[in-house]
Amino acid sequence: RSAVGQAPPGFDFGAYLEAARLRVEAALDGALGPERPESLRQAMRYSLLAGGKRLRPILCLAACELAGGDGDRALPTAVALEMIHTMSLIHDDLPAMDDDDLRRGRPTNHKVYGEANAILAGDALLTRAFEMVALRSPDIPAERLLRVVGELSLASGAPGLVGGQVVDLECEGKDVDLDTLEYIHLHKTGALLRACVITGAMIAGAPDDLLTALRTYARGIGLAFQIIDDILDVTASSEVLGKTAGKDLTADKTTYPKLLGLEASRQRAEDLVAEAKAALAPFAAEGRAAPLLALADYITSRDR
Ligand code: GRG
Repeated sequence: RSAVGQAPPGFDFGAYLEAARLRVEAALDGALGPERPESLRQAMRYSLLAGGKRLRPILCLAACELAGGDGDRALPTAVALEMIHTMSLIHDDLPAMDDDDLRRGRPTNHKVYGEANAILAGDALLTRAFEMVALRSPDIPAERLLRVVGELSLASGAPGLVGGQVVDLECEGKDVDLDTLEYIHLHKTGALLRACVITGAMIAGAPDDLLTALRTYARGIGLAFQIIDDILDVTASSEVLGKTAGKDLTADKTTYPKLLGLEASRQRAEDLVAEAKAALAPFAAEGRAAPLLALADYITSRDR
């Protein structure tokens, strides 16, 4: 399996990732110009420009380029995806949900701007995402944009993030089985990751077989991403427990390591990444899939 879907040896992934991140940061910075009133604009910018890995927009650009498109033409959609991701984090941090004080190392949106403004900044980012596609994506055929809007709707609403969040909240404090755990991850995290690669490819007018391969790719990296998240939580809490007897970060939730054990969880993440990469093998001629192949490895080898 190891020979399937490797990025070519000459590919400098570090340089690729940094260049893509800077391209995305510049587009995000320029995207919130016309917002009024100023207080709303500030609350939106505070969270949108708060750093983060920018994985979702980078996946979108990489998929557009794999499909033979010009990544710049997918930038408005890439920005839209980060807006949806950001709004979901703002709302997830609210007292009514996870009640978090910190996000990306800074006070959460509601801690700075108050709860009502945080809810509204989230609402404005979500609707602004659709505006990016419908009104701010020049020179893309309307039929492609309509398909992109459809994908973003499915990823955001009950069939995606919202549905996953509801099940997650309902399961809080309960033991859940593997099927339910995967349902939550496939909806809360997987749906938007899938939309990233599918919309990027749609902007380029990708054929159906590539879209199908990208769905398989996204499912693999989405689940693997969550498994690694769970493993990092366990290893982080055991470090904390070892040093300071702090709280177990995974005490009140079901995780892959709890259901499968640490080693089997690691193995499952590796298998999922291998499946994700294998799905792209038929499209990997001339190194075109190199960024997505390397991103699959990056997502699971990360330490934060
Ligand atoms: C979309 C209408 C709508 C509502 C949102 C609150 C909610 C409904 C859903 C929760 C979604 C959520 C918090 C999912 C977890 C996603 C996740 C894996 C976040 C961490 O992503 P990273 O590691 O973060 O990419 P950075 O900070 O790097 O961007």
